[in-house]
Amino acid sequence: MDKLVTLISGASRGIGRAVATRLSHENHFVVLIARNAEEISELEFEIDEAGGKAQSFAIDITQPEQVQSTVDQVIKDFGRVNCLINNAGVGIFKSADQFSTDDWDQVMDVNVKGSFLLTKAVLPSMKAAGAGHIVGIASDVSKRTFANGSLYCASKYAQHAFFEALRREVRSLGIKVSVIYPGLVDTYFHDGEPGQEHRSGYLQPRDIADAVSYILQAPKHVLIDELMLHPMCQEW
Ligand code: NJP
Repeated sequence: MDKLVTLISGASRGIGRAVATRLSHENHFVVLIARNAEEISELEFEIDEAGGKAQSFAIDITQPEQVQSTVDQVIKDFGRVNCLINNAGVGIFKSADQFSTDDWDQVMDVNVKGSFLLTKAVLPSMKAAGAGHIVGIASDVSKRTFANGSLYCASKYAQHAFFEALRREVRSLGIKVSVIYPGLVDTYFHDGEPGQEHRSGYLQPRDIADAVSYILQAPKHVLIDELMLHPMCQEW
């Protein structure tokens, strides 16, 4: 059976890396996207060594030309994009009056515009195929807010709205849109390295990879609209 061609943004670390590794064991050719060329090609090598198939692109998803040329290259090489995992994201946490306009642009550009640009680039081939699956890694703060999180929450609410509206647009064309809303996950997203004692109860990146795998394996007639996951230690 032909492998599914799956793009994963933010694949160099954390959740994206776990998703890429997991899917590479499950009949996906994984296209790895992140800015850090060294990290992303290291993962490509690891996946290849383990018998999987991967290709890495060191690009910035906020840059329309870089996103479009990556997707063009994938379509040239493979003729299709079956799945897109919109995972890359950043957070900056401060009181609203302390944010700079650069902070605002950075968070909105990666979390919202980046998801839009990748989606826009893959949709024509999915529409032509009458099939495809777009998964968004949003956040539980797409549906609640917290102090000092105004910018991040605004970006995640926007991402949630984008994917919800998109689902209504494309489901009649055979394209699925699913969104995962995680709580705390032990990644580089928080200050410092993963694995610190106080984060021992957090979700692990592999828990989100399991959720992505489950969503993508649903039978053709089943659409999993959304999944919310929290660690037992986090009250929502
Ligand atoms: O974050 P982290 P997570 N262009 O920092 C990449 C959401 N989430 O895995 O570009 C391209 O370990 C970056 O690579 P690089 C969160 O909002 C998390 O935790 O080389 N790629 C790296 O691979 C986000 O949407 C938690 O720096 C860009 C990756 O993104 C998603 O989960 C809770 C990029 C970030 O890896 C993954 O976050 C929650 C760009 N411009 C939601 N900018 C949580 N961890 O607790 C960044 O509710 N990347």
